[in-house]
Amino acid sequence: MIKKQMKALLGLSTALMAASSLAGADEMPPERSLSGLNFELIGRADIYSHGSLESYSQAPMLDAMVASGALPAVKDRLPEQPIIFSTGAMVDGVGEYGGVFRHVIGGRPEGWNWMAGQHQGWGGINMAMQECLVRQGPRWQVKAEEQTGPLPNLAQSWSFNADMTELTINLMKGVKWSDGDAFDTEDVRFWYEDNVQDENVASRMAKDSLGGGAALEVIDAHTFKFVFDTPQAETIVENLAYIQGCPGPSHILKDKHPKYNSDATYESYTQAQPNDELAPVVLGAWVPVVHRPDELVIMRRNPYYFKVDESGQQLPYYNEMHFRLSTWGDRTAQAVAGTGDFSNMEDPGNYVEALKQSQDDASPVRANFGPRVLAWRMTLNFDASTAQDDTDQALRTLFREKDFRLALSHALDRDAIGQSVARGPFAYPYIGGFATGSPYYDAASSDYHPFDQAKANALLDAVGATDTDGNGTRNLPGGGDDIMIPVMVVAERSTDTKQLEAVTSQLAEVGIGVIAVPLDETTNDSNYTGGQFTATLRRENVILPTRETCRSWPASDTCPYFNAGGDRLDFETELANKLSMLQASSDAAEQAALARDMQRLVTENAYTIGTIQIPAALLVNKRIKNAHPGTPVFMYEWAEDGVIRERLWTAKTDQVQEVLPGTIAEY
Ligand code: BQZ
Repeated sequence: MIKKQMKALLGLSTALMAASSLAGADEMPPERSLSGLNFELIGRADIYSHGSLESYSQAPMLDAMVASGALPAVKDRLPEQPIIFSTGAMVDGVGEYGGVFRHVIGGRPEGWNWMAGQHQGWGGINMAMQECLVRQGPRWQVKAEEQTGPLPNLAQSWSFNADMTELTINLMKGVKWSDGDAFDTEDVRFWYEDNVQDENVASRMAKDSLGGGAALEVIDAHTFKFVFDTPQAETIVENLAYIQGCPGPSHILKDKHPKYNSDATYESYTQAQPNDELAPVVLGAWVPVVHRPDELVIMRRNPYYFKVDESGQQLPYYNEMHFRLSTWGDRTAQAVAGTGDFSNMEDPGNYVEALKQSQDDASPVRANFGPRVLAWRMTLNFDASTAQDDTDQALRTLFREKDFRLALSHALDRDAIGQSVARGPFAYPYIGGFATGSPYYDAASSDYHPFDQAKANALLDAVGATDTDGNGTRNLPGGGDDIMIPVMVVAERSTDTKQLEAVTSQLAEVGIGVIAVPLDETTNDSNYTGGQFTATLRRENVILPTRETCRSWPASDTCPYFNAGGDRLDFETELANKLSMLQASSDAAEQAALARDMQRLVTENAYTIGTIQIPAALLVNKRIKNAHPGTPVFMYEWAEDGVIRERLWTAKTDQVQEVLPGTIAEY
C-alpha cells in the first residue's frame, strides 16, 4: 500500500520535472494583467522607409530664410533618400505645420555631450536631439513575422558576410547636422573608437560590449563595417539604437577630445558642451535654443532634419518643443489637467486619481494600461576591489554569497511593498531578470523566493551572519560590525523611496540594517555606472537583452556596473555566454530557450533582488494627432520614441502659441 503511493508520487514528480525547467523551485504567483491596449500590427516598411520623392516642401516659417540665402533650399538640405513616413500608418494622416508640443520633465539637462554619457534631462529631451544608427521605439507595432531586428534610421541598410563575422553598414547619404555640416563615417568612427572604446569616456555603451570588442573599419564616407571575433546575427544590431548607438558631431567635438588636443582632459571633454552653451549641434528633429535653469528648455525645429512625409513635407510638424523643468509627478498632473501634452504615467501613487479624472469625456487625456514593464530591484555591488573601506569590502564580499542574497530575497514581502506604494491591483512581485511584459520573460523559468522569514533567518545563520553582540542586528561573519547596508535611492521619486522604507523595515525583522542614501537621480546614475555604491534600489526595466546591457548583464569584462572589477560569480560566466549566444542568434526559438536559461540563472542565484513591477499608462493630450492608440509606455524603447514625435501634429485652430516664432538655432 505504502509502496504504491510512493510510486504514484514519484511518477507525478517526474512528470512535473519534465514540464518545468525548475524542479523543486517555487513558482511565480498568478499574475492579473491590467493591460487594455488594443492595436493592429503592421509590416516594418508600412511605418517608414528610405526613398526619394519628386519634390519636397518645408515649414512656411523657413521660406524667408531660404529666400534671403540664410538657408539652402529644402531639397539641398535633405539627404538623397530621406526617411519617408507612410500616410497609411498615420491614424490622423499627413499633418499641418506649426505649434508647440509641451513636455514636463523631472530631470535637468546635465550637458549636451551625450557621447560622453551626459543626459539632457530625460523624459524625451535626449531623444529629441539624438538620432541613432537604428531605431527600436516603433517596433511595438511591427507584426511578429517581421520582428527580424531593429528598424533602420541613419543606418539605411546593413548586411553580414557569409560567416557572420562582418557587419557592413550603409549610412544614409547626404544627411546634415543642424549647422549644415555633413554627417558621415568620420562621425561614426569618432563615436565608436574615441568614445565607446575609449575606457576613459563614460559612454552609454560600455567598452567591448558590442560582440566582444568588435573592431570598426571605415570603407568610405558612407560605408563602414564591424569585424567580430565570433559569428553574430541581426540581434546584435539592436545595440546600435538609442541610447547606445547615437553619434555626436565629430567636427565640433574632436577638437575637445584629449586624443586630438593635448590641452584637453577627459574631464574637460565630458564638459565640452555645457548646458548653458546654446545651441548644440544635433541630428534630431529639434534643437535646444533656450535653457532657463529649473524652469524651461525651448527647442526649435532643425531645418536639416532628414525625414519627410509622403507628400514631401519635411518633418517635424511642430515648430517648437517645450520641456518644463519640474517633477515627474507634475508631468502626470499637468497631462491630466491639460497644461502638458504628454506623460508616461509611472507612479502608482497617482494612478487612482489620474484614472478617475481621465474617465470623463471632457478629460484632455485618456489612460490605458499596458503590460508590466516598470520593474524595481535592489542591486548589490559584488566588486570588493573598489570598496571604500574595510566594512564596505566585507559587505561586498558577503554579497557574493548566494545564500546571503537568497536570504534577503526571502525576507521581502513583495505584496506588502506593492501596497505601500499604492493600494490596488497595480503591483506584482518582481524576482529579477526580465519583467513580465518582456517578450523574453518566462514564468516557469523564474525561481520565485516567497516571503519566508524563517528561511531567511536560517540562510543568514548558515552564512555566519549571526548577531554576535546581541543588539538585534546581525554582524558581519567573523564577529565584525553590524550589517548596515547603505542603499542609494532616487530622492525625488516617491515610488522608490516608499519601497526602500518598506524594504528597510522588512530586512530589520531578520536582523539586517539598511541606511538610506537619498541622492538626486543624476548622481545616483553616475554612481551606479561608475560602480561607486554598495547597494541601490531603483527602477531598472529589463525588457530586452540588447538595451543598456551593462546595467543588468555581464556584457563585457567590466559589466555589469555592479561587478565591474571582472571577478565573476560562478554562474556569471555561464550567464555571459548565454547573453552573447542570444545576441548572436536570430532564431526565435533558440533565443527564447537562451532567455529562459538566463531567467533561471538570474533568479536561482538572486543576481539582483527584485521588488515589484507595475504596468504604466501613456497620457497624450487629445489635441495631438497621430499619437497611435496602443503605444506602450515602454517596450522596445520609452514611449517618447515609440510614439514617433516627428510625425505628431496639431490642427491650426488647436495650436499653442510659440514663444520664439520664426526662429531657428543660430551657429
Ligand atoms: C521616460 C524616460 C525617457 C533613464 C529616465 C530616468 C533616468 C534613467 C530613464 C521616463 C525618465 C522618465 O526615465 O521617468 O518615464 O520619460 O525618462 O528617457 O529614470 O534616471 O537613468 O534610463 O530613461
